[in-house]
Amino acid sequence: MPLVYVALGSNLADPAAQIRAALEKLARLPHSRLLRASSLYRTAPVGIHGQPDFINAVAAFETMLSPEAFLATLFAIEAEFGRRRDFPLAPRILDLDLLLYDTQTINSPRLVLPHPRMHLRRFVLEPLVDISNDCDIPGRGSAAAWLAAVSLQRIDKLVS
Ligand code: PH2
Ligand code: MG
Ligand code: MG
Repeated sequence: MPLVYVALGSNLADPAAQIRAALEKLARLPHSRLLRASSLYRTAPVGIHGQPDFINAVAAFETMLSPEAFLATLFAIEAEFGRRRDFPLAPRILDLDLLLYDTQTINSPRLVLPHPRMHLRRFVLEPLVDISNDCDIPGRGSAAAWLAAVSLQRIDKLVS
C-alpha cells in the first residue's frame, strides 16, 4: 500500500490542542491507516513575520486513496476545524500539507509532490526524520541530509 507523509501545523486557538485533535481525526481516515506520528514541536514562523509560534508535527500513513482523494480528505478536515483562508500565509487553526505519496512526483495545478518547500523547512524535516530516519525525498535525496542545512531555524520538541 502507498506510504504517505503529512505535515500538520497550527498557530491559532491553542495550537497544541488543535494538532492533537487533528491526529485523532487522522487516525480515523477512510481507507487509510495511521502508522506513526511524530512528537509535537514549537517552531518559529518561517517566511512570515509578526505571527505567533507554530506547533508542527508529521504523520505517516498507508492508504488505498489516490493522492487527489487523500488531499481532498485533508482539505475537508481543515475545513471542519474552521480553517479560513483570509490571505496567503494567514495565521491558521490547522494546516495539513501532503508531503510525500510513495515515490510519486506530481505537478498538477492542485497538487505538487514532493511538497516543493519541505526540504527547506526544519519544522517539517525534524519531525519527519523523527519518525522515518532514512526517509528519502524523491528528486532531492535524504531528508536527514537536508535537515543538517537548516539548523538555524528555531524549533523545540514539546515534552509530552
Ligand atoms: N507554515 C507555512 C509557512 N511558515 N512556519 C512554521 N514554523 N510552521 C508552519 O507550519 C509554517 C511556517 C505555510 O504553510
Ligand atoms: Mg503549509
Ligand atoms: Mg497547506
